[in-house]
Amino acid sequence: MADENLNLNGNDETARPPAPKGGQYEADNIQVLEGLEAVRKRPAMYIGDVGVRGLHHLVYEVVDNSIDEALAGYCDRVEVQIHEDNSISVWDNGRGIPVGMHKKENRPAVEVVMTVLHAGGKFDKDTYKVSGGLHGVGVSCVNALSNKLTVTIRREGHIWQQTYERGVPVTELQKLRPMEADEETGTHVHFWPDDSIFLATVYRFETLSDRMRELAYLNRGLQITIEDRREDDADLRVETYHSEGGLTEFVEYLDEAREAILEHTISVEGDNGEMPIELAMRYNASYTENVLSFVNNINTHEGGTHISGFRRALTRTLKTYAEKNGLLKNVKVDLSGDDFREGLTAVLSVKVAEPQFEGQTKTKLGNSEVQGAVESLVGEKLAEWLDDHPNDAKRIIQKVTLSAQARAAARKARELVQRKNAFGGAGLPGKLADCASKDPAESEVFLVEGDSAGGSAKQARDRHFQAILPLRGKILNVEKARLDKILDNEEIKNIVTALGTGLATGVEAEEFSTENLRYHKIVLMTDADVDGAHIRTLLLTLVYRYLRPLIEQGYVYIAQPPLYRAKKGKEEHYCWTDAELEQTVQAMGGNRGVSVQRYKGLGEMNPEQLWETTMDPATRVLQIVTVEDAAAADRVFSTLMGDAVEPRRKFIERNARYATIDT
Ligand code: 0RA
Repeated sequence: MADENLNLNGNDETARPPAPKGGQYEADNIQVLEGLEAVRKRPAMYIGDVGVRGLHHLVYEVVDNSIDEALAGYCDRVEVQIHEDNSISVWDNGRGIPVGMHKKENRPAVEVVMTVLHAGGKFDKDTYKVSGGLHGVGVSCVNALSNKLTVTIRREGHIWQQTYERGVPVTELQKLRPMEADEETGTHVHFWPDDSIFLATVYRFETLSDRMRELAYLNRGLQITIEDRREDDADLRVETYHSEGGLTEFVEYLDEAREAILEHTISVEGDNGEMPIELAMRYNASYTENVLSFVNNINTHEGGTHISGFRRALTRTLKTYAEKNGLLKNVKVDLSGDDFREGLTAVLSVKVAEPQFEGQTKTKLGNSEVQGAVESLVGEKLAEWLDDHPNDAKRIIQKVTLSAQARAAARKARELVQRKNAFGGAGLPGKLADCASKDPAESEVFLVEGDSAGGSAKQARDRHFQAILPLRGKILNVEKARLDKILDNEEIKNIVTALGTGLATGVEAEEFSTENLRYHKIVLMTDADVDGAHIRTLLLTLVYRYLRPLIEQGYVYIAQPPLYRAKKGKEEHYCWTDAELEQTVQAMGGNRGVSVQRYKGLGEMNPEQLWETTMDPATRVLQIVTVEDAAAADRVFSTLMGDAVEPRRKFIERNARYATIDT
């Protein structure tokens, strides 16, 4: 998959048209590469998948084109609308896609842009374009995967329009009326995703708006509006995002629910030889590190050379400052790199002309030249900042040395634990009912709330490939605990030992690894009530903070036990939502004679019911846990699990109306 994508990008240098003169873009400067049948034949290869994720990627792909216009300095507003029929339109006030004749193709340039793979102009080195969707495939892919797409352009004094179906033009490029004097130039793309290709066709407002918020922070000055016009929503939702502060405001937003320990947010900006680098960072009173990084607006979940450059600069510069100013005189423990990142929230954004993405999920930057560029810029600017802000500098060093001392204590605690053979070695937790299979690819483990539900699950399971680990009561909230306490917690030890991965604590000697992961499906199974939701959040917090690669690699799932059972004589149906229950009862002949049972907990189901509804791979529905948007996830966890009360109250209030989905 990756290779074919690379081939498409790595087109023949000699085929490149001459560079545009004086920045003037000519219609025939657009490279013609390939038809779109390939995209429809294997859509997942181009947009990742044909599920919810791929559906949303279509929007990002179109928005990216508008952002390119903004980065080039020609556009400052973008508007996204979700229409009633789940179609999407994206409008921008850029220059408009060129409408002139493309010489080689003998048709309008916009038609070439919309129907030829990679003809966006992005792959012409001389046109400075750095934004790009996860796969950077361009708007023609969106066209190919849409039942219908209409592009409307305001440019050269007129309104132009063309319509396509499944990527094929069904009209000529039409020249509509002249533009009014006060009308802005720009591009408007309206598309209807192809429901014969996508498994999911309903857009989620929060998913899109989280990404638009992030894009507004990453591209300061740009105003992005998102509007939901679907009727079934209680009220019309509109959000407008616009940030003049950029990354500085981004980290402040991320840390809203955390207690700051510095007076100022640190911000670094520079253009280290053609490569724009931006960083904002602050420290809070928590023990977690929350560093987000972006390359060309794409979240690099797996880090890469820009992140290693940043880390090296941070460690080196802070250490040098502390030594130079005699702040380590009474410190008896060694400082490790992790100590410099305890309680750190940072966003690093770089723009790279030809990014190389590596790693499991292709979100790791590989370009080696970036490391040195980031390291030297951050090192230099951070050193200046520390000299200018001695009070904040002292607070950072205090935080770092406290972390180092706690880490030393944790190490001792862990050594004790290891001696008792709880983590390493062969000893599996006594409470684990393991499966017979030793093949992780087919094995599943259910983390089950409570001993009694655990008992039902043990009877219900297929012991060949399903293991059960019952958890007693509430597990520790890792958001508020330091490593030594986490390592000392019985339930956490059981989970980690059962999984076989170790904890991603950041201590080099005890690296997390999926090599010995014993199950490729880790299923969180909690009650469908408030307590269950709380325990699930605690478990997700643990996984997100200390076992995150498991989420990123798609190993973590949430079981979906039904909420109701409707029964009439021998006929019975399970229902997962109120709406479904209503429909089912109607279909069974109305209320009369139908008895409805509401399951408050897993324990109320007998083993057969539990198997049939929740555990049997043939009939169950598992929800996969993803980190589509790390910034949004971090905010949820720090808000729900952190110290500050007010943001939590607000969050719960805001989300109360979705409670039926969430709990
Ligand atoms: C190719 C060339 C130029 C602009 C664009 C494409 C363009 C594409 C999209 C897609 C959405 N909004 C867009 N805005 C612009 C350069 C045009 C020139 O030189 O005038």
